[in-house]
This record gives sequence, C-alpha cells and structure tokens, in this order.
Amino acid sequence: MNIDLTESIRTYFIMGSNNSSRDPVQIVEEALKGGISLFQFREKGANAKVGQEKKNLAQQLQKLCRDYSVPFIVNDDISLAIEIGADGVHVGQDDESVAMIKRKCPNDFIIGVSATNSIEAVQALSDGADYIGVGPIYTTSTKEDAKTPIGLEGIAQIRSLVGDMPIVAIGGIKLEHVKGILNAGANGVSVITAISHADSPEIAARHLTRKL
Ligand code: TZP
Ligand code: MG
Repeated sequence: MNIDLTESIRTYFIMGSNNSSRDPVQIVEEALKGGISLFQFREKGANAKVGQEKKNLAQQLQKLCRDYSVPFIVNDDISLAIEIGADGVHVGQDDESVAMIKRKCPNDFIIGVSATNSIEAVQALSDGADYIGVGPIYTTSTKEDAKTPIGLEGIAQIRSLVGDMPIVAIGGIKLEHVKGILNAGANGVSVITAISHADSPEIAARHLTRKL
C-alpha cells in the first residue's frame, strides 16, 4: 500500500474488543463505511484477547481494512504486526524502541510513537518515527494510565518543535473539538470512544471525516 501518512492519519480510529459491547468486526466495518482513514488494532486491558484469538481478530480486521484500502496498524505487538504483514505499528514510551523496531520490520513499515510532552515528541522525531500520537489532549477514561491532558497549547508547542512531522491528536476527542485541534497544528484526530461507543459508528465516523 502506498501511504500518504499526513492524509492517512486524519480520521484515525483505534479499538480493541473491550472498547464496545458489540462485535468489534461490525464496529470497524461501520467505521470504514463512514470513511475512517486509518485503523489501529489496540487489544489491551480487561479481558483482552491473547495468542491465537488475538491473531484471528487482528486478521479479520486487517482484511476488512484492506477491502477499504485503509492502513492497518497494530498497537505494541511488533511480532504480531510482522507475522500478519500489518502496515505498521504504534508504540508508547514503555514499548520497544524505534531503533529496535526498524531493525526487525520491513523498510516501509509505518512506525508511530505516543508523545505526552515536547521532550518525548522531539525524541520520537530524532529516533525516526513516521508520526507521533500526541496527548491526551482532554481527559479520557479509556486509557487507565493516561497522563495529564496537554490541551491545545500542548499541540501547538509540539508543532513548533517538530517541523512538518505528521501529528495525530488523541484523548477525549469529540466532534466539536476537531476544528480547534487542527488549528493548533495537528494533522488529524485519533479516537476510540467517539466512534466505538456511538449509536452509529458509521455516522460518527462520517461526521468526523467531514470536519477533517
Ligand atoms: N492514548 C492516550 S489517550 C488514549 C490513548 C490510547 C485513549 C483515547 O481514547 P478516547 O476514548 O478517544 O479518549
Ligand atoms: Mg503501548
């Protein structure tokens, strides 16, 4: 897949099986119909699938993403990402280093890194990450160990330090926040709840996509 990352991270949807009481395959398909531009499989936390079950779900979601020509990225689990031929990985500060990932993964693998402040963002840039996930922007209850929200000022500060590196904002983001987030310097928004808990994930994804 030839990927323009600045475009692909515009409507960036993340989920795992515990982010909805419904079937994750259905939710992701609805989100794809609604126009999400990238999907990250983030299978972690309470009752998260492991082993073969996790792989099976990953491959079902990956196939759906392929049908819609949407990049499929795996959170944390580098081995799984390589094994199933994902388009890339997303890692946090406590996960494998970018240098190590680059040694293991194909050249065109997308590597995203979470940054909760300017220091981490600049480090990710110099490590050679392809994009950064910046946040949390607002309060979120989805991630148990989320750091203090950095707000729009946090995005603007990081943008001033990383040049034109693709930035996707994350954490507590709702439709009404999109305009301010883009104005602050992000290229896109990343959401879990705003799509996975919506009455209609398709409509929620479409509304977000229209604002981006
Ligand atoms: N990283 C920082 S905040 C967050 C992650 C994975 C959770 C985002 O979820 P939501 O439901 O969109 O706030
Ligand atoms: Mg992680």
